[in-house]
Amino acid sequence: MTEQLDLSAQAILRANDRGGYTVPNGQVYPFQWNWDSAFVAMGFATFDPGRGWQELETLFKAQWPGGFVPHIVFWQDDDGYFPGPDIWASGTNPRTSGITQPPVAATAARVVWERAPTAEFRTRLEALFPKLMAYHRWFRDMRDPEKRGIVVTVHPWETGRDNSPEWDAPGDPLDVSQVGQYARRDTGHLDAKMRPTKLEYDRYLALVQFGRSTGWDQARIARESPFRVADVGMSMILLRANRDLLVLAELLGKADEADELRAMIARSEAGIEFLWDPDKQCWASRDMITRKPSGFVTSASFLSFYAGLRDADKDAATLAHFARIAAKVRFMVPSLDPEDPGFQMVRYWRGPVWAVVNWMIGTGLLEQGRSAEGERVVRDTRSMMNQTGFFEAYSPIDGAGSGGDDFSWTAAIWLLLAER
Ligand code: 2M8
Repeated sequence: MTEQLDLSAQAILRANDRGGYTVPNGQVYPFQWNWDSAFVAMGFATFDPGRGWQELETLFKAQWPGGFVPHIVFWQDDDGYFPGPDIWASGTNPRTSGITQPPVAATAARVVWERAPTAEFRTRLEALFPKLMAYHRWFRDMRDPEKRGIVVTVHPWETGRDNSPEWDAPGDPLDVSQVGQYARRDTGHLDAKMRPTKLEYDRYLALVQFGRSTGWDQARIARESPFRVADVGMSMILLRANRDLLVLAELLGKADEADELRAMIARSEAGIEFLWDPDKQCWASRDMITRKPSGFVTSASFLSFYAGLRDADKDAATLAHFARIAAKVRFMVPSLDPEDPGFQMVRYWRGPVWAVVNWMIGTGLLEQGRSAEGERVVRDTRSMMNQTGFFEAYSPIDGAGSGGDDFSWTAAIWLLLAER
């Protein structure tokens, strides 16, 4: 059975391969996505490490001169997705979006490297390393205005957790009166109950219009965007990725870069407390304009272990939330606290379980010796896939699939967990 699923997962990655990059799902998402490709690279590394390297190399071919790596790369046209390249109008070749996504790439490079540390792959690692450095410097210089070692996002799509309720209050003041008429494609492929609402899409588009009006001037967007939120997910993921990139810098004998990365890590370790919500006793995103914490316990609240943070009181409070939630759902870890009134078991990032987030949470918990919790996350992730197949996400209540099927990053996580 397990072997059969291994083969199915590999077949999904092969089928979604468009020649050097992998689409998240053939119908709903027909382009290359940034953090999807990082997870896909790790999945490929379990059976074809060369193809894993290629996934990352293709993504970084779309890197902009300032180090920015876009969230979508439009390698070829496809009418099946909205908003496409004409709406983004990046003016680049290849055409891309103008926002980024959680920087999992350096972590992926480390995982792919450690699977097959050969001379041939070392050459490829050496070529990729400066690009990863440039990406991390871009985060330091463009997405952390107060120099706290966190990530301030300017678009919900950047966080990857698109319609998380964390973005509701910061999104309220956005003016959506100028977005005009548009035709969504996602609700043509999938049940609208599983997708963001019209108001959320209006806000996404208003922010695209804003970015485009600046000519995608990232420094200006960082200063003037009407939506500026310190994202707990991206902040934890970047901290983890900085640690992984440091391991690679040391391996390659890059002393100056290693020092630079140590400084970035030290800054985060000192500054990330800004994202601790003392009232809710959880790690939470925070609006940079109103300065208010989101007040939501989401799956991103459990990424502190993955980020390598250690603090006895905060860990205990975080694990208390974990135990409370674990008693309420069959499958951990729901993207939103099931006791929150806004919890919806099939609506995208407002309830469903996402395999990639589970992989990060489980990895962090196991690394830090929290084996009972870590094993619960790994076991639940595997059982959902066993029961339902490789869906985009799953209901934490009954494990039903939500969103697209034959999903690349879900298949990749199966392969990564299969060997545990
Ligand atoms: C979802 O986001 C895209 C926009 O980027 C969409 O809904 O159109 C999110 O789940 C995101 O995290 C993911 O990278 C992307 C592709 O799987 O889909």
